[in-house]
Amino acid sequence: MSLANIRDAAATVPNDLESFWIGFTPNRAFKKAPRLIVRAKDMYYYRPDGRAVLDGTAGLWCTNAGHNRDPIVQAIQRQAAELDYAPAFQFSHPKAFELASRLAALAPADLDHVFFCNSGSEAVDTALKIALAYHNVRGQGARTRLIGRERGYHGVGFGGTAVGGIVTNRKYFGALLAGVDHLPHTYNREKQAFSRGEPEWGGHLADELERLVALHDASTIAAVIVEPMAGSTGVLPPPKGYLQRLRAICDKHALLLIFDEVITGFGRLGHAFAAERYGVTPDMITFAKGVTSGAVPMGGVIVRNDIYRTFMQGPEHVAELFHGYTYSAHPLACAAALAAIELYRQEGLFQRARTLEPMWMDAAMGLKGLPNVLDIRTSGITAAIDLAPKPDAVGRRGYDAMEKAFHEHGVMVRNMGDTLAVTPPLIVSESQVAEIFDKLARVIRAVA
Ligand code: PXG
Repeated sequence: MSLANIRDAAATVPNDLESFWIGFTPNRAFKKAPRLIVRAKDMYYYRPDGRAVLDGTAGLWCTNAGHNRDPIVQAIQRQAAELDYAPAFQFSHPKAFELASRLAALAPADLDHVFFCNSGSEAVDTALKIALAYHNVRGQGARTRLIGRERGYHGVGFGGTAVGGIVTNRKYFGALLAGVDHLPHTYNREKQAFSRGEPEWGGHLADELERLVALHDASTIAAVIVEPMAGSTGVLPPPKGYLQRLRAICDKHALLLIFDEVITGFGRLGHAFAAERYGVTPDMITFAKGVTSGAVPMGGVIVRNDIYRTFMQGPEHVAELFHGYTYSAHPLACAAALAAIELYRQEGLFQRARTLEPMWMDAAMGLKGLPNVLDIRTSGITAAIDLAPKPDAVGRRGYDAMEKAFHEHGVMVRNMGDTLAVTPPLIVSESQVAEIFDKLARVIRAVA
């Protein structure tokens, strides 16, 4: 190794891994065999020793346009040189308005107004607060209950944790929010295993919302929040007709319906938003991740015109909503988002995801019959493979598969317990799809 190379390696490979406490990660195991990434381009990550890793996860479901794309990189560089920061309250900057208009145009129907924040978790807590304040402003302040769903993931704020339905994310954190209830999740392996896309069985589970309304009374309920397709819990596409029935029940009782599209937005399911794929218009959409193709943190809430108008009352010198973040609509995030959305448009990446979906589904379903494969689910460019847990160590097989894929096969997949998730950038080629699933087949045999 030349001196320069040694110096580069020293700069990129830390010799003390102790101080950084990594979230949602087994720290001790990670630090024994770290999975470090130092560089990325298009479909690939690169490790400190230069080895490439095929990105089967779009980072964390976010780099939908692929990594380090020139137009996004350049937009961020130009913005940093021109305007680093403008106050998020009382003052603003032009790109915030431009981006809000672009997002309103992408969103369905009259979802026309955008509130910005910096992550999916903030987007969810913002949407829940807007729902509560909306009912308050229109004189129905008794509507304070929030309804989520079992197995739902809505980030890690107290609001999102409370309406979420992932047990490990909730049980350590006390009583969370009061007045929250949950719909049942929609997964039933007996009825749905190996469904291609949205399962036929389960639409009737939306009627459970009527039961909750009967129990609490509509006059106490503010909003219902669901992921149109549940992502983090292991890809649960909505049963056919389910979202339509939820919408109808919400309409009947004047409950706001929030779609958490942090994962499903920006092409993951072949459309700008899943609302379009399923032909159901919610009252609010939360977004994050793909809005900047993961390049700068950003999140937000898109609300229907009627909700925004309801707030636009009272003296004009008084804020209509007492909520916001220092970094709402940060100039770097706005620049990155405008460039990402333009790249999605120019390369037709949402359409591309739609076109690729049948081939993607076939490739994923090709793993059926391998040892321990209990179910495979797909929707858009997402796939989840449930592996049978080891009797004495739940989650071990999934973790080992993720590790082996990375260290031995140069492909990044994610495990949630014993479920493997594959969600690559939307620029993935057909041969890369085949490569991902070929390698996964080898990994699944190796952890049998
Ligand atoms: N809502 C949904 C539907 C999400 O998927 C969030 C909110 C929170 O976003 P932030 O930006 O605060 O993380 C998410 C995040 C996984 C995984 O392994 C998924 C997420 C985050 C990290 C890991 O599936 N989704």
